[in-house]
Amino acid sequence: APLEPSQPHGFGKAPVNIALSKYWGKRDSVLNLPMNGSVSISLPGLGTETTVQPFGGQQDQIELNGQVLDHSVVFAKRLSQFLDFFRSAACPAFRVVTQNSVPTAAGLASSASGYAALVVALDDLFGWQLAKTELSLLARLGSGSASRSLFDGFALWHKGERPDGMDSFAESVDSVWPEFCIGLVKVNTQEKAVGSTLGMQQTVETCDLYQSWPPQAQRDLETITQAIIQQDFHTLAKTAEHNALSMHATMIATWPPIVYWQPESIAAMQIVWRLREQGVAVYFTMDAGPNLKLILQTQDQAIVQQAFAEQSTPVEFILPFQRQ
Ligand code: 2P0
Repeated sequence: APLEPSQPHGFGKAPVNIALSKYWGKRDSVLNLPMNGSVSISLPGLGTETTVQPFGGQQDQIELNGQVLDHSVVFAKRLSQFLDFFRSAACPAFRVVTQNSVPTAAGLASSASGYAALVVALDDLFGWQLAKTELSLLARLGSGSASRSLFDGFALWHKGERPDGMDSFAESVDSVWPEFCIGLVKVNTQEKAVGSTLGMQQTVETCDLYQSWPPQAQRDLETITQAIIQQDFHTLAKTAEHNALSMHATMIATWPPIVYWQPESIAAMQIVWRLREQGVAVYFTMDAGPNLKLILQTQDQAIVQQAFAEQSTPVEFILPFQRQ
């Protein structure tokens, strides 16, 4: 296939994000339309960089972290399916070179930064110059949480009402909050967890508790968004922890059960709860994996680090609003 010499390639990068009020469950699994909205914080310095160009071959060539993937790899299949939206006679296949600065599937959503970076790269390649909210809509088609990775800082993904999904995109929640701090607690595990796409589907289908989730998540989303605007740390952090545990309750009450926690996850929760009893304002959230993400303020970094170090658990701190 002929290459377009004036636009040989497009480049995009995007950060990972952590939901403070979570996305769990789809009302449309083709368009990735969520049962409820969600709100997140992006982590600068952790994410994906992607280059995309028209490819002369029959099939896409997808390179992840320096390795060309076989077409049978699930990751490559899913990416090619997404690229189906963007093929044309002039560009029947793509070469995609993608580099993650987070370990793939280590509990930080690389699919979120991955699809967001790819959409930015496609926008660059084709010269669309789309608005961020439009890029967010496109990224959502690749992976729901990717809709939130177009933005630095806080992002709110609107549930939307329309069956075509055109009102289900994320936008930035304006706030510069230098004291806001995330701590990554990595729980070592080799165990292969249930993927989010399948996990959500099983929860929606089999969990009787699930009916209480969408309204709670929608309320939590509003509480947290207000708390972001008012920089009310306690309201934000306690709502986020309660939201995460409520989501995990629906996972556990799914059949077959989905339990992402490891013994080390619970040990880390107990450190957090002990610190709170001692008056330290530290909270946590968890996603579809065993790792904890701590929510705290810079003034408590040292005491939190010390408490985890005593249990031989390192914490990596990230300041979303300070230069890395
Ligand atoms: C979130 N998660 O809000 C929630 C919390 C995991 C737990 O979004 O099927 O990879 O690609 O739309 O976005 C992870 O699910 O799922 C996720 P798909 P996605 O961050």
